[in-house]
Amino acid sequence: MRTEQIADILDDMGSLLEIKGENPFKCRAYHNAADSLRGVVGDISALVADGSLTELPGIGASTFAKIAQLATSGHCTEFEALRREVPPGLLDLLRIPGMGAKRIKLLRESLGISGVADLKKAAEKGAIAGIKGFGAKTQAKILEGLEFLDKAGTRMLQSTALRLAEPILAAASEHPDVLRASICGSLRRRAETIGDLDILVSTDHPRRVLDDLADRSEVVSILAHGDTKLSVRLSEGAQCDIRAVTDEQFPFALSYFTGSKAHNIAMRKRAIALGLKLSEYGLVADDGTPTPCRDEAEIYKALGLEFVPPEMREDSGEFALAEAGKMPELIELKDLRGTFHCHTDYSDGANTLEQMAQAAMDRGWEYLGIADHSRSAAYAGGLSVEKLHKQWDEIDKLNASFGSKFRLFKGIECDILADGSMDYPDEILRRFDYVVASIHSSFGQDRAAQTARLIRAAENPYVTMLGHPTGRLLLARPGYDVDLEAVIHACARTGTMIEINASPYRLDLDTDGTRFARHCDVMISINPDAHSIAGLDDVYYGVGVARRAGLEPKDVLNVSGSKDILNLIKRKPPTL
Ligand code: DGT
Ligand code: CA
Ligand code: CA
Ligand code: ZN
Repeated sequence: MRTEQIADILDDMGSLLEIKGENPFKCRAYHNAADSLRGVVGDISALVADGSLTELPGIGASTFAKIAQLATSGHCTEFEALRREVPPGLLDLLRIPGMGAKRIKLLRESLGISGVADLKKAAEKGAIAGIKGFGAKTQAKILEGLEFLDKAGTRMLQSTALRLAEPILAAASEHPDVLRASICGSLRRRAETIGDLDILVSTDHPRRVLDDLADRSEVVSILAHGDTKLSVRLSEGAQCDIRAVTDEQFPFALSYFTGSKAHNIAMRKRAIALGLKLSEYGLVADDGTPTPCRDEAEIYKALGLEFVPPEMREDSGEFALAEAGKMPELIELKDLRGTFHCHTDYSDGANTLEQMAQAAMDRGWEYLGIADHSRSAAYAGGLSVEKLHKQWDEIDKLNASFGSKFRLFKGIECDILADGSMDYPDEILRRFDYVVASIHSSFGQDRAAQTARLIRAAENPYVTMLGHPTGRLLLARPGYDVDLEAVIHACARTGTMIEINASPYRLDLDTDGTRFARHCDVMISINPDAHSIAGLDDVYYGVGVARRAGLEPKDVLNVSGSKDILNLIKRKPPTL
């Protein structure tokens, strides 16, 4: 079993115990162990074998025994017992925004609710409003939450989609009969969430290739198996469509199955206007003469267009740019020379300052911005002023040891309090190299209050950038109600930057927000919100959002090198 799956099971155990009404400290211990485990790099079975896992914080002898059992056998006796005792369907209720274990316990005890279907029925009947501690408002919120989950439906995060698609793509690419292979669909466009996976191969032996792919161990079940198309179910319920075409058809099929549908329709219309017919098989003139194209760029060229990168194929303005020869030179992952908003074990991160710095250097970066939680974020080990001093001292020592080749920046993810003030006084804030200001509480404020709160944060002279500005969690929680355009205008006016929080769970700013920020000349920082070394690589997803929004390197803060960056983050430009 993989580390991530084991961590998920530990989390489930903690939640099931909470729902059962166990001692909260005992439950918390499971979640802490899960967090610890997520920071682990390398092969879990090796760490189990030599016992070194017990050196991690939060992993004692009994937790270790469970992890060892899961890692070696894929089973855990206690987890199975717990699932028999508490209906596991109750875990699904945790995904409803605003629903915690305490509430689920109450619902189970008073109405015998055991899953989403029960809950929906009870809420629609109005039975929940009558339970002590719930009321009509909560009942309405629950119904809203259920509707949100329904819409999220069976979509998955981009990170899940990539993890599931990679082994299949690798198998396809390495198949001796395969000439070309690619991911297509929403995953190639790097959309926020993914419905199903699409993979395309070119080959002269389609049946043989599809048969071999259908035999892969990743395939849980086969939904359809024809001569040129295979649809399978992978783990975690994900569906994958695999299509096989000839190598001459490949560019046309790649273009078609990458989509989006709206982009395809616009492409086909352009072809028609030129007396051509564009399909997934080719580009053909009215008299039947084909226009062969070796790659997608040649298709665009044949239609009088500059190449449109997959991320921008949403029919949201790319055709005007491609026609005028004004496609942006989109930012790439390799343009980043460092990043901001990274947590360490000073608050709720899994790794030390030194480990995070080393990992940043391993990625070829010149600097790393540390930003642990501020003091009000008690749930996440927010830093007291005393602990801040300790961290600053350690950063100074590390920086001295790095010399000129690398630098850690002293930052903070400072809570924006309910009234828009900051979690530390100005005399503390001014001592940071930079400040990320984020909302982690009072999500329920109305639109006017929430907007004013964020604008006040932007107006603080020490706030360098806003963190995850809408607070959404993809497939889990909508953002708070806020007039984002007004907030972006305030950032433009005050010289405040905004992050693309690149965590695949967030992507916040989203594509539209990022596009609007650029339109207003607000500088964007692509931040991983890393809670471990592995989390640093999430900048990849942030670059995806930036590319979808048409951002070039000049629009992004952290393409700047170590020479200029301190000036950019340390003080805001004077406002007009
Ligand atoms: P998803 O799976 O919901 O995240 O989104 P996509 O874009 O991957 O959609 P999917 O898997 O249904 O289809 C893959 C691509 O195939 C899609 O992006 C465009 C193309 N396509 C599918 N259906 C149609 C259609 O009815 N018309 C056109 N023009 N293209 C289509
Ligand atoms: Ca798809
Ligand atoms: Ca599909
Ligand atoms: Zn945060």
